[in-house]
Amino acid sequence: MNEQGKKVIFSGVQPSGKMTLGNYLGAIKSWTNLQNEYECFFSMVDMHAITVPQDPEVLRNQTIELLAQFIACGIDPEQNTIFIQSHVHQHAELNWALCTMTYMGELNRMTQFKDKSKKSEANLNAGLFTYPVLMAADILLYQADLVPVGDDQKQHLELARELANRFNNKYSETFVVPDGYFPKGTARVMSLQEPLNKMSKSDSNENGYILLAEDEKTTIKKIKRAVTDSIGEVNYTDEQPGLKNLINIYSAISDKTVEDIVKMYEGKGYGAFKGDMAEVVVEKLRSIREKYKYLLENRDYLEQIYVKGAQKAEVRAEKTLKDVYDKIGFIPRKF
Ligand code: ATP
Ligand code: LTN
Repeated sequence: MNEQGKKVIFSGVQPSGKMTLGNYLGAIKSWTNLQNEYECFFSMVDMHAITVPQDPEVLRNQTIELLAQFIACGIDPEQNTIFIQSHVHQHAELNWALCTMTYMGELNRMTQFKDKSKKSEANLNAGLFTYPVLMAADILLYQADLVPVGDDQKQHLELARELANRFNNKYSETFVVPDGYFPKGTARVMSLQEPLNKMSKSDSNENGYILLAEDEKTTIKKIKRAVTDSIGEVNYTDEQPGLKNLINIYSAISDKTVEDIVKMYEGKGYGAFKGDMAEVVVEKLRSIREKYKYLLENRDYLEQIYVKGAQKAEVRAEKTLKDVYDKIGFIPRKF
């Protein structure tokens, strides 16, 4: 709860690529519904992104593009605090303090670490291992009550809760213990090519994801190529994971229920279903895409937003960090 009695939200997205439909439906769309009711902090988490190799120039571009995508999706920069994680140094500092209270065993159990480390065995870095602690620092610095994320982040959020409780019990009440907020149906949008894996912007197969910033033709082509099965009927079952995923996406985008959609395509083949679905997706993304392009041509405006955002975020973050340093036993800075 902030000083005005509003609950606080924190969430972040890595500028590790362009935003996918999974990021939109699993995370950003729910932010736009929450922004009126809560005080929201949304961050481009560039420090998380460097836990896997990044080209510096590409990372810089992706960070600005991500900001433009947030705003294009309907996140109001006047109403919310939008900032770049590395601009608020308190994240790195609280991360360190929390690292000293996190057990190796806890981090060893993290499935995202296991998955990602398989992809970079030759270059396994300690940052990838401690990634969830930095995420806990992000959330706890702002005393967030609620964290809207896709359900791939459940385990990380659990650690943030655990660390908040651990610190509070060891010293005294310091952190709010945050709750997760997971959208129904699309908490996990799956890859269009491997429907048992989540849609991910760092996937090496670009047919697996739909990007908010790609052109309409590409989106339509990817949907038509999406992997289904040989059953040939539009059903919503675990035996047809490809189709189940497409129905979930269709439902989330059109606000039609899963049951309505299944009924609409009774006796029709996958071709008709995919054709309509592609149309609905493209239609929904059209205004986001136009706004995105417009914003990218207005770099000064984007700069203003992230500067103002970091200044606001820092005030809040410093308040928490000061309290933490005090409790840990660091001598207060007198300069
Ligand atoms: P990367 O591939 O680099 O790991 P990512 O696509 O998984 O990136 P993140 O930046 O890690 O994206 O996540 C941003 C937000 O989007 C998080 O809240 C995450 O839970 C959500 N999210 C990511 N992928 C999906 C998905 N496939 N379905 C639903 N939500 C998702
Ligand atoms: N780890 C998240 C991104 C992220 C985040 C956060 C989400 C970093 N810090 C704090 C919510 C709150 C991810 O990979 N999706």
